[in-house]
Amino acid sequence: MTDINPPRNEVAGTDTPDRANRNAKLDQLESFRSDATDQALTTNQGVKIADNQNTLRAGDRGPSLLEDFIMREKITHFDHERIPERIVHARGAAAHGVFTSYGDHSWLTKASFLAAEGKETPVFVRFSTVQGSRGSADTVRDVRGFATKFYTDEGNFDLVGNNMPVFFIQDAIKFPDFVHAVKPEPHNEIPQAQSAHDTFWDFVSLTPESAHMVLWTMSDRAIPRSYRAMEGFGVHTFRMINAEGKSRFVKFHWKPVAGAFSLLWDETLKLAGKDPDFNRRDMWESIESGDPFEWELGVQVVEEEDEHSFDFDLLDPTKIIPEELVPVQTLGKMTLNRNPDNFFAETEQAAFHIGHIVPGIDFTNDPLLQGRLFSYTDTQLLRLGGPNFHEIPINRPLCPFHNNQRDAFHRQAIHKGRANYEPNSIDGGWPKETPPAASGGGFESYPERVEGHKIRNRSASFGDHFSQATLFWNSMSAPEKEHIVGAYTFELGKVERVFIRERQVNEILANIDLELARRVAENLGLPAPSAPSVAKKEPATPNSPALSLMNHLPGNIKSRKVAMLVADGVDGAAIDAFKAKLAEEGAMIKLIGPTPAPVTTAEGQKLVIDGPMDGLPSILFDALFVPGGAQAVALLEKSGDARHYLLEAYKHLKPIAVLGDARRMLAPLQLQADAGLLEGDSVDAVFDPFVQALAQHRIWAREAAAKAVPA
Ligand code: HDE
Repeated sequence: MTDINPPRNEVAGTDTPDRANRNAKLDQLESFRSDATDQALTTNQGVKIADNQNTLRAGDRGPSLLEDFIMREKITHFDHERIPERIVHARGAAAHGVFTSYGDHSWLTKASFLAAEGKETPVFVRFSTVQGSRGSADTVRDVRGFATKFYTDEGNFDLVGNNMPVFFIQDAIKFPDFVHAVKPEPHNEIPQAQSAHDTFWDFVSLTPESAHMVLWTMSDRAIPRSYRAMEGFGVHTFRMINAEGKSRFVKFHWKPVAGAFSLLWDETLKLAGKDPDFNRRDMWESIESGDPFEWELGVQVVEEEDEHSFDFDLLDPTKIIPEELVPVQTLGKMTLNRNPDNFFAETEQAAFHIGHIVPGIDFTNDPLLQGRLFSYTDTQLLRLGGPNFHEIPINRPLCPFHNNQRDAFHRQAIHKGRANYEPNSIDGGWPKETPPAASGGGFESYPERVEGHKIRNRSASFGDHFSQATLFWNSMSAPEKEHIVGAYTFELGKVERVFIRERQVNEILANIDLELARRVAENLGLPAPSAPSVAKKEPATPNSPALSLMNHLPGNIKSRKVAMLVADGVDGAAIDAFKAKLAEEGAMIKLIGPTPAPVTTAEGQKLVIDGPMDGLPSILFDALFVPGGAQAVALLEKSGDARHYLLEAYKHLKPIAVLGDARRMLAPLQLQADAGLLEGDSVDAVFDPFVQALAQHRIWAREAAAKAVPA
């Protein structure tokens, strides 16, 4: 028998501000950190406070006095604590880390953070949902924001991307319409963080350019298991420019080291109530326990002369370049290894902007990208209260920054000298311009030749809205297709107006795939369309394996979470053996008991419990282990919660290992062994198949049988 689990208040690092990982940005932030340990409580003016419990009043039972500057200052500050939440991407969580370049990529770009093997650049990354408000649940069906701030030595570069490679609209002028449509409806502010309502489906069914992205959001990509298990994309086509001035088109990709995999829809609905912080908690706890989140940064590169060699327009943000046509080349690795010290100061005040670029990177004329270049500064002015948000610690560049912009709300710098204009001779002409150079030079826009009439017009090359949606559908595995049909059915089933349901089926889905349209129509009780409503263009590539999550599994069980269901009298030796083997594989284990109280094993050892069954339900885990022990199993058999735990894990297609006496729990629940429901007398008998099943993420072959399970 090994050690007793550590009591929870001794778990390392849960509240310690002195976290181990350091980098140049974290060191810069150090000078702004405030630690009140051993310090007196004071007013904001530094006056020590003698009584923080009682307002100054005229007599014990008398009125409060206006002169109480201590109470007034405290309440006034409190009254002003909130700032406007982000209009989109309001709910998010972030972490610090470092980006390390794999090599010298100067053939492609002169960006300094990519110029040498092993070069490290601090980063801050914020993940978010899009539609919900700040307090909404993490697991809703939605796009996830994936915004990275690289604090490079030539200025901040923000890669403000999503976990899906395309977008709903082609032109920024449609963004307010799209966001109004997807947000809660204006008359009653219902539903929160859901696209399953009339205004969203009204808009997208009238906007065929959204078809491809809506299909992505109806897929499992919209319900990620973990932020660590998502791909990231820059979406737009950007440019990279090398020291010789050669420009190439690039699409940015983040490839998760942990692989990409998702939740099941039923889990997300339950998690929204049982743990609305599911994704942010997962990131927080992993990083606190020393288990970082990691991605590789990659680019698809297209030579300037190949701009028009695709059957879509590179400037159209509703299109991908299939990875099979242009492979992703990896440039470096990002490791997120440190949590913020303060959510508001860092995560909430982080101001990302697609316009924050560095020499060697430039924009293209994608009309969505161009509109974003306006929006992000504008929104920070409102949200952060003025144009000095770059001085907020989390937003400050690491390199020096000087210019003649002056004053305005919340100015921190104390500018010396008399000349706040340029050219000047009074202060020696400083600060001065820097000419562009191969390295360390001033920013120079790529001198793209542009000419045209001033018109409001969508290029005909943006006109095919369906063939890539068809490609996505064709590339899905059978379970993924099943989930997509389920998602459209769920969402459209919440739409009150039948004509909106019909329009989506006949004028959007029928143009993506008739089988998809038929299945959704049948579920909604609508006639199935027999032909597309527009002349259909076939996708240039019939199938893109890179689009299916089934092809993104990591092949191991590192960081996956396993629940062990225990009660008094449990087989302690089996727990020890299973734990030791799982730990070798890098998996995480939690002991779940009937209550939070410690449990005594058959061997008489006390086990500290991580949580009770209702507090740490099966939906929080990737797999379940039920050890034997006659007394424990007798208790679990009588527990509705324990039986529900098993049923629910089974329903959600999770690997389950059941040992010894616990095997007799299966028959009454009508659960039959399969490739992931493993029974045995010893840990050795079940462990290897358990690991194999968990590496597959889910037992997809069980899905039909699981439908009959009432959990
Ligand atoms: Fe954003 N977007 N967006 N967006 N976006 C914002 O900026 C906007 C778009 C994305 O963690 C806002 O600071 C317009 C595409 C992320 O703080 C705002 C258009 C992509 C985040 C804004 C788009 C994104 C934002 C709200 C259409 C993926 C969260 C708060 C032209 C490539 C950043 C803020 C964070 C946030 C505007 C479309 C990603 C209002 C006008 C496409 C990840 O400025």
